[in-house]
Amino acid sequence: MKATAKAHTNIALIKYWGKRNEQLILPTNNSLSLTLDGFYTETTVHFRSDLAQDIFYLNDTVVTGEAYNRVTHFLNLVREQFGHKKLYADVRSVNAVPTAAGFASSASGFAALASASVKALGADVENDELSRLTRRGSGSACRSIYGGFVEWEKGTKEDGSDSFAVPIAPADHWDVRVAAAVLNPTEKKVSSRAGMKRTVDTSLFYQGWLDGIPQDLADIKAGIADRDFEKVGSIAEANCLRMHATTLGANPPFTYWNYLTMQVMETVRELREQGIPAYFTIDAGPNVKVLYLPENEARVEHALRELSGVNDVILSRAGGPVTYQN
Ligand code: 2P0
Repeated sequence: MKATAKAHTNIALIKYWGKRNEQLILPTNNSLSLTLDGFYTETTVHFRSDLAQDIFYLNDTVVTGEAYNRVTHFLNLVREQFGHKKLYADVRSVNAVPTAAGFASSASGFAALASASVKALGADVENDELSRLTRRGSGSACRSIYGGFVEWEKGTKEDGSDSFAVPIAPADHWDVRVAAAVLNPTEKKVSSRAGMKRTVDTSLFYQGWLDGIPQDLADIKAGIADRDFEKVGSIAEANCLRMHATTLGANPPFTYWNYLTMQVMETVRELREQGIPAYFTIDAGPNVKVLYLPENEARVEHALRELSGVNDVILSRAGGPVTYQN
């Protein structure tokens, strides 16, 4: 009862920002992402009858506390769903997602954990069921089951049965790339989970955020189908700015940006003024990710590396779906 799965992280072009049900992790809006090749988690799950509790190693180090609790909580859901209530697991994960890059390692982490667990139990599930299960570990993880461009349908049912990801276009549809500008480390003060809750509960701008989503989704899907980079990039950038605007309207107000974040945003705008199509997006932290096309890779990387305060620039292509090693 052992299996290994590898899942890639993803970057949201239309952001998931807010839950309608925190326990079931049901979002208030559809989101759309690009799975990234460069960042992944590989996880082996071994259900063993001799264990009295789950054990979890991340990069060869035993994990306790909140991160362990999230894993066992998720494994409880898996055991419940597949009828193995007393069978505990030895979980070994290797993360090739540099945490400093500001990519959510929870996305690849829970996608790999869910996939390996289900496979280890010998369960035969379709991808939409796997995505639905993965969502319970971390919302954005449900998109990492698939490669390329992926939409997470928020669904409308209270039990969450219609809230899962669907593939829009595979990675080989279009060679869009992402550069992650890694800024000098600053402590993350508001987690994405806490930040989205505060925003939903208190932000005067939250309804405005929701109102913009349907048009953004329709337009970006048309842009992806047509491989229209300026359309896709400008929609993603505007959607990111609107997500971050909601945090300024929250009570108490907060922002994930620092001055270096704004410096990178300005550099991306300057690249555009020089005729290089590049667009930024930012998640629940200060680091900036830049979308660009392959022919502009050297110019984009150079412009980012020139900035003082940028510690590293990590480049990635579109990535594929979950894969299994055995
Ligand atoms: C996203 N983010 O769509 C958005 C954009 C951050 C900003 O999904 O509470 O770790 O586990 O469902 O998925 C980060 O939130 O939150 C996230 P939970 P998650 O990628």
